[in-house]
Amino acid sequence: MTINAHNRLLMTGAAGGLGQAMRGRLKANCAVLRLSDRAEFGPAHSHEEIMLADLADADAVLATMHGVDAVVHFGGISVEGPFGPILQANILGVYNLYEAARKQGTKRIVFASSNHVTGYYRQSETITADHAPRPDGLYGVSKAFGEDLSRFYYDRYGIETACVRIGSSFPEPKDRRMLASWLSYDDLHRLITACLTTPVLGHSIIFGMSNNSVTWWDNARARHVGYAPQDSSDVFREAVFARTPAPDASDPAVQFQGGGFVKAGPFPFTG
Ligand code: NAI
Ligand code: 15L
Repeated sequence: MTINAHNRLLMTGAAGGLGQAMRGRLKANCAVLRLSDRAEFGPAHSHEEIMLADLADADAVLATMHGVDAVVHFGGISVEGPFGPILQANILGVYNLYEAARKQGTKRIVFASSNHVTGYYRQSETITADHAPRPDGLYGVSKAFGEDLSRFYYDRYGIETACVRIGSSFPEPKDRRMLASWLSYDDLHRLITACLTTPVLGHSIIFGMSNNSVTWWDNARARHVGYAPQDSSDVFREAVFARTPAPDASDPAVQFQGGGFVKAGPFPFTG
């Protein structure tokens, strides 16, 4: 399959964990990979462009979108915390991104949403994309806002979006919860590639997970995207059980899908 479907692809959040992990991989998906973040992350390599921008700065975000065919949007606050920075990066920032896409004619976005949009479902439940959001904190609420905003921009302006509710994307699952939520870097790249290349994406909500035996999420609503995970947390299961204590079943972090996020905060407003 040809995965090089775009001329210029913009990846935000390039200085972060997933940005660094996807930077090399996404070069196969485009002729030019434009990388953006508010933080410095060194020089451009071949077939790359770097444009620093704070997502809260509408003019800067508009400039990064010039000539861009599609976006992988990783930028923003990635954990629970005070509302001020979340407001700037994840709410104003995602609005600036979609306004820039509308103005520049960019038609497809892969939005890094999060499992924390639905973190208040129980680990005993299996949910689909049709289940209502139940955010487990301000961070989850901000990602739910991004999902709704992207749906509006699809219905009104035809900008297609994959809202990828990423589980836990790290080199390995760090704890027992992540045996259910783990998404390998290679599967994340497969999922992004599927979203970038499927002929008709529409507005889709997709759980970002590998082929883990234990799972809380059902991707039946997103079969049209053609994502086929090839990795599984199962190979880490024994080692994770051996190095982690037996969970306390009365702990909310063990009861709810969002894990420790359901116990984070409250945080003061800091603008
Ligand atoms: P990260 O925190 O390592 O990277 C986020 C990047 O966004 C950072 O480089 C940061 O400088 C940048 N950023 C923050 N505020 C910004 C602003 N106002 N303007 C411009 N850039 C800004 O996070 P990570 O792990 O790489 O995650 C990437 C995305 O995926 C995030 O949106 C996160 O919410 C989402 N996600 C990640 C998961 C994971 O398991 N790694 C799970 C679920 C969602
Ligand atoms: C997220 O949304 C975070 O960005 C990431 O750092 C992990 O905490 C992940 O969720 C998770 O739920 O494991």
